[in-house]
Amino acid sequence: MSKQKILVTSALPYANGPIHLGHLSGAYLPADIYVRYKRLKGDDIIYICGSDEHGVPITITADKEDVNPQVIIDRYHEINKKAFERFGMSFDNYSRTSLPIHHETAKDFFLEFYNRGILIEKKTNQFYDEKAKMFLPDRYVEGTCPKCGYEEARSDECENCGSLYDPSELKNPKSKITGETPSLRETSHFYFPIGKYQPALENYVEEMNKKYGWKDNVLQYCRGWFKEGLKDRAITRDLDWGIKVPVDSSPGKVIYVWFEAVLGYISSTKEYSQKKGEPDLWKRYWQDLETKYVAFIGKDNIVFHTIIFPAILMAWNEGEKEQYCLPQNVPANEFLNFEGKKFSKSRNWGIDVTDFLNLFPADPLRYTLAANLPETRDTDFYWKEFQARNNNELADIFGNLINRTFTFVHKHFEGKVPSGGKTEKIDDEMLKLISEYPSRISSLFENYRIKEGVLEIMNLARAGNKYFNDSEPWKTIRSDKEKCATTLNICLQAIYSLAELFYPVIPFSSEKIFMMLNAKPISWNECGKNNLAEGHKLNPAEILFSKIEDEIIKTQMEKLQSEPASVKTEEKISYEDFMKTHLKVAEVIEAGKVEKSEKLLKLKVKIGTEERHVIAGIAKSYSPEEIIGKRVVIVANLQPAKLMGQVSEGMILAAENKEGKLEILTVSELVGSGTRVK
Ligand code: B3M
Ligand code: ZN
Repeated sequence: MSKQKILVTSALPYANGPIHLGHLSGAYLPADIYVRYKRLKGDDIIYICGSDEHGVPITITADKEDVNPQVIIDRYHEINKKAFERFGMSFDNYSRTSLPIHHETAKDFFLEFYNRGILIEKKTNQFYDEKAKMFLPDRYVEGTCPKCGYEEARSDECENCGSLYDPSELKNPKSKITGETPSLRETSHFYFPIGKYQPALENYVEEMNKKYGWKDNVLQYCRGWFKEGLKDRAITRDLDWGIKVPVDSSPGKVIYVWFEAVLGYISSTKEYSQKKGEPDLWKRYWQDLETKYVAFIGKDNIVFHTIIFPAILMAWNEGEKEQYCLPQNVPANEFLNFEGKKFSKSRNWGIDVTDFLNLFPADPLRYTLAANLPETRDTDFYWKEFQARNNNELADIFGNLINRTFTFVHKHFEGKVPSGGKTEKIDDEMLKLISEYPSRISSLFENYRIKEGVLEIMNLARAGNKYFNDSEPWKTIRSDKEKCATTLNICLQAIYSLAELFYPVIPFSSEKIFMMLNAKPISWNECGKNNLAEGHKLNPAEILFSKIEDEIIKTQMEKLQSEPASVKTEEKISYEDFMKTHLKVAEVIEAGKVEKSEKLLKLKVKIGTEERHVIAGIAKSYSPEEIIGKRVVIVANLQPAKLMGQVSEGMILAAENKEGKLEILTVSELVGSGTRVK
């Protein structure tokens, strides 16, 4: 049986700015860990990425700087490629969508559909900015909604009331590029009939989920789209930056960036094949329906990878030509925020990858991000957490195990692997644990539970340290040298395994450990067995992780604080964002003190008919008696949290008054318990 082929892609970042830590957490680091792990398993895998170099934002940046878009894409392609390298991304190819090979691939697809009569040509009215001399894409027009009066409505859709309308109905339209009032001009575009593929797409998504277990966030998102009903999409635009529409009747039009960007995965694989001198190699992956194709992305790209790209491939596959494989899984991540707020280039909030790597090595960043991946919900990068993960985990746990073991072996066993023959219960247990780990981590990584896998590997290092302590080799070296030898032998075996297991996460450090062990990486399946022979000579140890001082972290935090005042002005959120918070009226039916806490009260509340326990930090402002019977406002969909060992299933809204006392928000009896507050 031939090996299964695996194709992995990460979203192609726009060459329109430097990538930041949020990008890494979303679509890149998890993919790189997965790929490195799969390579150790010995799978036939390729990992493909590249820069997305078309689209309106790039032309706008170019206009602002008064340069050709080519200047922008050349700049950011280089910056991002280099940043990825320094971060240890192990792409097999990092291409660009401005290359001829990509233009040809995109045109091929377009023409295939055009020639087969799949595309529908439609006339529409679209806003035109006289000053910028361009048709305005939807998100560059803002106006007042004709239905609800919302002032930030888009050209044909209002995100406040959800209504769709003809652009000619939008009141007071303004171009977001020049601020001018745009005029409506007739234009014609080619539409891809996504609606026609809805039944097939629904089938595909459910089938893939059944077979390969899609992530819940991705699945729910797709189902939401299906419920709305898929509408045909224009796949051409009136722009000059992009891939020219290869049909004579369409001068001055380019292919819509999202239609061609996803095809960038294919053209990047083609480029890879050419570089390898095997121009047809790409077909072995893309044109084999059995290929396991996994597309890593951030949540804002879900529809393009689970609906639009598969629809394009399905349409192609209905023709006469060689068929393409569709994504088997799209493990999209949520977002990483930075110190509690969204990354924002314009407000200078966050740090980009190059700047970060000028201050710190890649591995502590990789480990910190991996230990906190936004796999099921948004997470945050905190400087303090970065410091703690580096100092307390990488240095004090993993580094310490390596350091004390090597020091001991060099001092007492001439730097050679001691004999591990004589084992007792404690040794057998440790050996068993080491041997169980590869499959334990495999089952997490295979299911894209990367974060759990990473934290679990650190637990093995923890167990290694405990084993070292409990075995007391500093005593047995005098009392029972054979036993001492066994302890150190097992510690070295653990380190060998850890270097292997950690390799996908912190590859630079693992490589150093292999050097120190004077051993090569083994295959994942061999890992966990006693792989270091007795008498094997070790190399001198080196320091792997240095501690990060408070001062350095403080400087970084101060940098943030000293950003322009606009940074601290309130960030606007959309109506949808607000509606994510379920505020409800609740009646307090029981209240009591929390033991050993001056601040907390333990409440039982009723939200409609449902009863919940809530721990509230209001004990200094309210006695239990005072609060019983009050009708408060509660955040009902907050993740449960533990406070002083007590589970809290919601949060009560309160504000501090001038005397520093908290005042709870309440409503009268006219508002029923369970009523939504909005
Ligand atoms: N460039 C969007 C982004 O960077 C887009 C992804 C393309 S994937 C084919 O978020
Ligand atoms: Zn509206």
